[in-house]
Amino acid sequence: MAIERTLCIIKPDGVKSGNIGNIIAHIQKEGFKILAMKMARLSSQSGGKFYEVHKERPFYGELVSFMSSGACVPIALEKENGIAEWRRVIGSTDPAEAADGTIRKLYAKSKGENAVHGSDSVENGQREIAFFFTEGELADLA
Ligand code: FUP
Repeated sequence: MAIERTLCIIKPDGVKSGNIGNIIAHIQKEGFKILAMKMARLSSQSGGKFYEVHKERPFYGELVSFMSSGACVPIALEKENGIAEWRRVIGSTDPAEAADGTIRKLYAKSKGENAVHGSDSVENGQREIAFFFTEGELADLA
């Protein structure tokens, strides 16, 4: 299987509930390589752009307002089969449906405020990582 990159974002609810460290520990326990990481605050304009694929969805306004409501922590990750692997680790969108031991089951409150983001394809992963990080920031620091 191929090595793939995916974008994790620890969302504002995950930051506010004090779970940055727990989520990073989970990432490392699952064997992901952390390529780049920062703390950021999205404006409503940049949040709107990040989620523009969802702009026709009824929850778009709420999603953008939540994502710009506080600090978040974007993290570029890499692992074999990384897209599917990260989605397995975070669990279903709705924490009520997420499997035991997944990040959303452990730390999320609702479908809207669900602790973490994960890219849904290799192409979207590339686009989303480039949204937050420059090529230089992604250079292998190991
Ligand atoms: P996921 O890929 O699991 O993050 O889920 P989606 O791409 O379906 O949704 C993206 C984000 O939209 C979710 F993380 C939270 C938000 N959302 C809602 O607020 N309400 C919904 O009913 C579905 C998604």
